Amino acid sequence: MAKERDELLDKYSVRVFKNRKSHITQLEFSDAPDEIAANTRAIPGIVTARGCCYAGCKGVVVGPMKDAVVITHGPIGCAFYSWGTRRNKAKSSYEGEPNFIPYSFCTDMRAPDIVFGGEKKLEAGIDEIMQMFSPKCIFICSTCPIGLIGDDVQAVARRVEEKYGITAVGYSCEGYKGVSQSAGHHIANNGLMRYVIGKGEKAPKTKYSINILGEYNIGGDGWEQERVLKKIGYEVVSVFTGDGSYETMKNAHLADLNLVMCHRSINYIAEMMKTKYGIDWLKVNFIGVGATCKSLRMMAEYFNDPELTKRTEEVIAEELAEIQEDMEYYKSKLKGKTAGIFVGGSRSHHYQLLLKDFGIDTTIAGYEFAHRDDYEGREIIPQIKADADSKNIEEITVEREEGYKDRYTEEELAGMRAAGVELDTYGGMIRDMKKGHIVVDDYNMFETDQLIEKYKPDIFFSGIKDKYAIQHGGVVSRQMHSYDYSGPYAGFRGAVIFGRDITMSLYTNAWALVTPPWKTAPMLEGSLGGGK
Ligand code: CFM
Ligand code: HCA
Repeated sequence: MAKERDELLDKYSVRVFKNRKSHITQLEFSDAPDEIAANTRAIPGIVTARGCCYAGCKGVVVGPMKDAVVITHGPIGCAFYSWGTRRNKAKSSYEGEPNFIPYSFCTDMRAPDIVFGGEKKLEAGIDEIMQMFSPKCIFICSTCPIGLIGDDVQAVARRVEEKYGITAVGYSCEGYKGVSQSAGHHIANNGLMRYVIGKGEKAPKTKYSINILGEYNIGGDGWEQERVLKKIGYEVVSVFTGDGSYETMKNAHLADLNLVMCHRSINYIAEMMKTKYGIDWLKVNFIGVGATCKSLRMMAEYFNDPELTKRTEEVIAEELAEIQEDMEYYKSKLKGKTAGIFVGGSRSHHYQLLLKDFGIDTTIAGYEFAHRDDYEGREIIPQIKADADSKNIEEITVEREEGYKDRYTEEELAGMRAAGVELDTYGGMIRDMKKGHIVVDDYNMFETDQLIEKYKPDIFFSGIKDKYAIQHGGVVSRQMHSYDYSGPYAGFRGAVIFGRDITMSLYTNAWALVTPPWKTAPMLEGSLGGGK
């Protein structure tokens, strides 16, 4: 099988070939586990799909918190491009709750600020923000030049906290840190753990309370999950961070259980909260009907209360009855198709389960910036060697806070794990795939083209930059980051919307029906260098 993979890459130079072949695996499931290289530097010039550390911190993790002001400290470009480009939806949940999501705050650093330093300008900007909006929490997110000129954003944050009695977090999340968005996730997690979680005292009112970690409410996904969870009777203390707020997140340590949706972007907080507050985390996936039912049942098993289990089964039955007819119709249209999917760091796994609900097999799956544990499972972590880039990102250690106890003993947890409850662990994407399927890390356009040509998937899920090239090549492509402005795709109702959207796309594949004019007649005529 490695031969097939090597043929795909034979246009690369020897060095590039050697590097890229370690990031592409055709799954064998033989005695030796399938491995893949990940979280290393992209090859310069290869046109990676990855973004930067600032994108991971500002755009992904802290950006969606509606009642916090997120300031981009740097030139205007980074603020402008990260203004509303990710589809994390938010609305005020009560009269007067602040929602700063539509705004873009930036220090607009110009040449003199770069030369003489930008701390004063940042502080003046914050004074202005306090006068106009008086938020309870401010995040300062640094872009590349800030680290180069040495502005001390942490010191500014401390001064602001003292002056205004608010929470302020200074993030050194300069774009060049680490190798991708992933570094920014880690930095953002550290700041939330240090300065936000644990600050509140509002205890949950009901018996079963949870936080949802790694759910960013893209296209309203988080709202669909909350609808179902509340119907069962769970109290959602906070969501990290889609439609989330400082006001709720500061009480997160008082919840009973952490659910982890996107493992890649938030596993640090899940682990630290387990150590500090004894809160277990459960890897869930609310993308896909089967996956949603499984996640809800694991939650009920964790709480181990017959009343809750009964209510869970009632809600599942009700929800399934509501969508059954539509699901069957779309399945009849989609069954037997194949898919490829290249997204950031967790959707390429989650969406395979939703596609399976419709009888679609995912033959090619790739991540931009996932780590080996997202592919191979968390048991691989001790084997991962830290390189210079990962050592650059601070690893914070926390200790058990006084007064907080583990919810279950280690033996009880082991028993639940043995019964299939995915507690404090994640099995990774590869386990849900089949022999012969292709897994790619840090994919690029050239490889995407090669793979599509060879394996001919009926539909390819991708991002902004790659979507149109794929589509113009005649292969149906859906944007998996913003859902092409549709959604939600999560939970029960989301599955139907997803089925409808991809059925529409597959049955109106306009680009496959047109012949480009240059295929039938020459577009240019002339002579070169005096010849014909
Ligand atoms: Fe997690 Fe995300 Fe993703 Fe991600 Fe992203 Fe995103 Fe994504 Mo775009 S947090 S890893 S950094 S699920 S923004 S909501 S769609 S690449 S697969
Ligand atoms: C990011 C955000 C992004 C970009 C999507 C894309 C998103 O990584 O900075 O480039 O297609 O989901 O908006 O992943």
